[in-house]
Amino acid sequence: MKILVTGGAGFIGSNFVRMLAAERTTWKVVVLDKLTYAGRLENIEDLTVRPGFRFVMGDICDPAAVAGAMEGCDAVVNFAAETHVDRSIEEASSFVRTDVEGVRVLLEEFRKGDRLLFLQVSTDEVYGSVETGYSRETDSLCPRSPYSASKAGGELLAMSYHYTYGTPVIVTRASNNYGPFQYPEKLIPLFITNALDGLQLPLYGDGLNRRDWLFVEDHCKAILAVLEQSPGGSVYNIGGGFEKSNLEVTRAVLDSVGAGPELIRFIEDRPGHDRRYALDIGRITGETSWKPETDFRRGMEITVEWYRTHRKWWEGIKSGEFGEYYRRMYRDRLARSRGVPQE
Ligand code: NAD
Ligand code: TDX
Repeated sequence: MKILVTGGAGFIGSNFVRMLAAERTTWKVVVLDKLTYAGRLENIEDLTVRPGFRFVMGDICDPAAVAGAMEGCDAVVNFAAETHVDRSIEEASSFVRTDVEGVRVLLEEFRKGDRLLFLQVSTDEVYGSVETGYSRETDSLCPRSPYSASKAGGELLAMSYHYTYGTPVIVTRASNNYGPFQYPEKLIPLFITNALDGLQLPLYGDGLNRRDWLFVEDHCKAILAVLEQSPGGSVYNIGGGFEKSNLEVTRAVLDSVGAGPELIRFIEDRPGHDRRYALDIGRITGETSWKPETDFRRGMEITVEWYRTHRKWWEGIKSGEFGEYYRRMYRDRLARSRGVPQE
């Protein structure tokens, strides 16, 4: 098997290629990544020297780069995307470009060859906010942020190639991932690294928005399971089964790091903030051998330990582009914030 993994220098993609290097030792792996602010070659540098592994720096919107990287590949897993909801609210064009047009460019190249499978990595955010119950793959989509709307566009386009051209496509919709190598703009790594430095933890709104948390290794195993076990033409939800409010997650971070609740600051909410996501994972657990294995407490222990022992990795990020982003996004809101009421 020769597989193209786009976005393989990002958070989930780098965990995925690391898993392939350990568990599918005969596979040839090509990583295509543009190395945006979120992509870091250092995440996979140790792997790039292995036989059968190739790194290509390039854009999924560039047909020539895509053609070169996809040459001889049997399967494609598309992780490459702009991924942060708050950034999509500031500026949506890079999201539409990469998360929709990039998918089209990949699909066009894919269908020129005789290949096995195109797996489009999507998100539970395409369902929109679900106040009660659990989203099923057959539910209608109601994306409400520029990020989730772009991801919905990308996955709908991918399925349209399946129906129109018979392209073997799978779409996976995962819940919120956490674990090693996650860029510290996202809730869990931001709060872990801030707490390790005694900095404030900016919780949006009342802190009671709810997410389902999935340890990144479980997500990677799920993708491998559908890649190897599903016939194609299907959509799969992938959830961890640990639904928590953001305040509960924050308290778990504080406990793991050994910091107190005085670091919590409630700040002005994210515009259009989806209240809750929750997934029914009956299809993937029924059709493949996969089920989530890592409980939230254990996943958090592993994650906090990783950030403790990889301070150089995140300090390098936080002192660069991220520092400017953080000031822009949080400084004024933190100045107007409130803490946890005295009990
Ligand atoms: P990330 O932001 O950490 O990494 C994205 C990677 O894509 C980076 O390496 C970046 O350089 C690369 N990239 C961006 N634009 C590119 C382009 N035009 N061409 C080539 N490479 C490009 O993202 P992540 O959290 O690892 O997410 C990976 C995928 O999983 C995304 O498709 C995302 O929508 C999806 N997803 C993420 C989560 C989550 O909780 N993080 C949950 C569900 C689904
Ligand atoms: O500073 C913060 N304060 C806060 O309260 C940040 C960064 C987030 N939040 C809240 C917003 C969300 O309710 O925490 C929750 C999680 O936020 P993010 O980490 O930004 O993730 P989310 O918006 O839920 O989207 C994530 O999961 C689905 C990923 O970023 C997406 O790529 C993925 O598709």
